Amino acid sequence: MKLFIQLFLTVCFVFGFAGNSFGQISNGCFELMDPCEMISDPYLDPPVYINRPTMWDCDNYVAVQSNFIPGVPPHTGSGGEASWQWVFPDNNVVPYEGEYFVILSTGDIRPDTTYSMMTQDVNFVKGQTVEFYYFFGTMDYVPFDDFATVKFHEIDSNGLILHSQEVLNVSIRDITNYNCTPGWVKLSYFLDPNDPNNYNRIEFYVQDVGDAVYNSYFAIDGLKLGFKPETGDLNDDWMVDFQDFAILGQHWNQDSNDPNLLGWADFDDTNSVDVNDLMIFSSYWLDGEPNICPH
Ligand SMILES: [Ca+2]
Ligand SMILES: [Ca+2]
Ligand SMILES: [Ca+2]
Ligand SMILES: [Ca+2]
Repeated sequence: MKLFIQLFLTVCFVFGFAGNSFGQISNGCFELMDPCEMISDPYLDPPVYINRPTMWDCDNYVAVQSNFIPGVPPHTGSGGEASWQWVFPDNNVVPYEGEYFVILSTGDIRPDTTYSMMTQDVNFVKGQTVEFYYFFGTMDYVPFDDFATVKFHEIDSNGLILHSQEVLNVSIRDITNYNCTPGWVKLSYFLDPNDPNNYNRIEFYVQDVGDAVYNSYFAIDGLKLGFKPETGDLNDDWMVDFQDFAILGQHWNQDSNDPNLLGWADFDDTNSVDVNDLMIFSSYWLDGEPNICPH
């Protein structure tokens, strides 16, 4: 281990220290909420109160939840509770991280029970990565192929959309009738430096197709934007620092004969964690910026 540290300090001296600064998405962990907005709906008695995600513009049912169980649909038929095949026990969606997540529903409250949308204006920088976890579940069935999308927009000063980039499109055909994604699904999107467009808005959207009898639900959690290190970030906090160095040290000199070999500390795929991996690690030292959700 002593040799390991000496090598590391030498390599750091050679490559120097570097860091980045950048903007981030606000409340991407959905731990912050504007509590108890009353939904005015003459059909609802008692009225519905939902917690809106702070810093987000919302249409229709967009709510911060600590857990979510879909309501039993008012219509009898095949979309009833007995058909649901959601992966969460008792169809109860719980956060990917922290205490809360946000969920968009195609129904539940007016004024429009066919879609819901959530947007935030963000100063994206090319070379950044957008990453989030999503869940899509439905009580509906094909051909009523409800869908959810995530898009980046380039908006001009008049609020008009100049260009859009769809980064996710998931529908009931993808998850099968009455079903859902296999729990939370990670999506990571790299903002290509060669893309001529300058995106400045992110949009999450879910919509009924055909009719509005049975709902579909789109949940988001752990949304991050930043410069993600290409390699060396062993604890996935988007920063290469002493925490990663400690993990690398735990696996120092391990090879394929060692059942504890940490595959991703073997940066050059030689089936051993050695000085060559340390050289690679050091070249990314202090790359990125910590980007974690509060717990
Ligand atoms: Ca959260
Ligand atoms: Ca539907
Ligand atoms: Ca790290
Ligand atoms: Ca290696």
